Order: sequence, then C-alpha cells, then structure tokens
Amino acid sequence: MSIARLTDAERAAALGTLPGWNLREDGLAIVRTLKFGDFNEAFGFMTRVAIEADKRDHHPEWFNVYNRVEITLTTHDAEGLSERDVALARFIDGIAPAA
Ligand code: HBI
Repeated sequence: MSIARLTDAERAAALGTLPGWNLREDGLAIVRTLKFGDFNEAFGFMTRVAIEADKRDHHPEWFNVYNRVEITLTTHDAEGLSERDVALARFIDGIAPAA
C-alpha cells in the first residue's frame, strides 16, 4: 500500500505540534523516550499502544527495559514519515505520563 511521505515542510510543522518527540538524525523517523513508575505501568502503556497500533495497522518500533520505553515511529511503506506516524504520536501523547 502506498502511503504519502510528509514533505520537509509538513514534517517540520508536525514536529512543532509534538513536544517531547525528536526527529531521528536521518530525518526518517520521530523518537521519544518515556519513563514510568515501574515495569507494570510501562507494559500497561505498551499494551494500550499495541492495541491501538493494530487497529490502525501502523506499528511502533520500540524498546523497553523496566520503566523506560523508547519509541520510534516511521512508515516503512513511505520510507519516511507519514501522517500515520503523526497520528499515532498524538495518541501516544494522549496517554503518556506527564513529563
Ligand atoms: N507499521 N510503522 C509501520 N509502517 C508501515 O509501513 C506499516 C506498519 N504496519 C503494517 C503495515 N505497514 C502494512 O500496511 C504492511 O505494509 C506491512
């Protein structure tokens, strides 16, 4: 399925609305690290994101150790960032713990 890659301008605009996320050095993904109270909270968060990601058919690349979750969002089909990444980042921000 072809999904449109964001233009540089669209990418910059989207990042401006996603505090806490950073552009990966290659410009093809956005990344964010979240810290939770403990592993149980972290994994509960990952479970909620996993269910939502599967509904959207758009899945994060992520790493978890104890209370830390490192998330990378990119669109493989677009070989870069797409609106799907921005939308999933907004969902994540909506359930993430306050910094
Ligand atoms: N998840 N992050 C991400 N990027 C994709 O391109 C993608 C996905 N999940 C499923 C999916 N694409 C399907 O459309 C197949 O292309 C695998």
